[in-house]
Amino acid sequence: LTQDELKKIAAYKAVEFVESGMVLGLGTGSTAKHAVDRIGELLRQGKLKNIVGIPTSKMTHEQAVSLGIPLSDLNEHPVVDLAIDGADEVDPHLNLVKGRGGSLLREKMVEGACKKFVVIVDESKLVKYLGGSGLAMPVEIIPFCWKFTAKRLQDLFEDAGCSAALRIEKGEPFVTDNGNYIVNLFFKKDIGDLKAASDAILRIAGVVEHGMFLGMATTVIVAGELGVTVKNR
Ligand code: DER
Repeated sequence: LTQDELKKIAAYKAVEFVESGMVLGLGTGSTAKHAVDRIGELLRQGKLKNIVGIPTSKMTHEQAVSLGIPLSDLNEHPVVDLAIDGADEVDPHLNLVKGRGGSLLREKMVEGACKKFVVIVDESKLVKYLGGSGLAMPVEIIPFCWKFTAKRLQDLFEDAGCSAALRIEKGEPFVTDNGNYIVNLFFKKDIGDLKAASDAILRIAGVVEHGMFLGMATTVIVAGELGVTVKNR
C-alpha cells in the first residue's frame, strides 16, 4: 500500500465517526483532504445530512466549497462536535506535532473548540518523543523583527540542540492565512517537559502559537501495512 492509500484508509475510518447534524472541524493537509472528500461524497449520496463544516485553512475552505459542504465559523459555532485532522508526529501519549502545512493556528483554534478530535495518520508519523523525527516543529510568529524572535526560540532549547529557520517558499518568507511567518525548530534531542516547553514558547512576545498539540487528540487512527489501529486517550 502506498503512503497515500494508508492516509485514505485512516481518513475513511475517521469519517465513520461523523453523524448527521454534526458541526465538523475540517482539517488541513494531504490526509485530512481524503476525509473532507469522503464527507462531501456521503453528503452527495444523502448518507449524511445537515452537516456544517468549520474549515481550518483557506485551502480546506476552498476544497469544502467545491464539494458543496455547508460552511460556517467559530463565531457562529463556538462548540464543534468533531474535528478530523492529520498530524506530522504522534507520540505514545497522543501528543502531536502539527503545522508543517502552515495551518497550525486555525487548526488549534478549531480543534481546541471540539468535543472530539480524531487524528488520522499513516504509521510513518509515529515517534518516540515529539521532535524525534528531526523534522520541523513549526512556530507561528509575527513578521516584525522575526530574526529576533527566531533567535529567542532557538536559545530557549539550546540544551536540546535546537536550530531555528524561517520557513521560506520560492525565495520569500512563507506567509500563513493569518499574515504571519513560520519559524521551524529542529531538535537533536528530546525537549523533555512538553508543557513547560509550550508555556516558555508562548511567553515570548512575538510568538502567536506553536505546533505542539498537547492533550488535545481524543482518538488517533493509525493506518499501517498490517492494518488500522484506533488509539483512544
Ligand atoms: O499542517 C498540518 O497541521 C497538517 O495537518 C499536518 O500536520 C499533516 O499533514 P499531512 O496529512 O499532509 O501529512
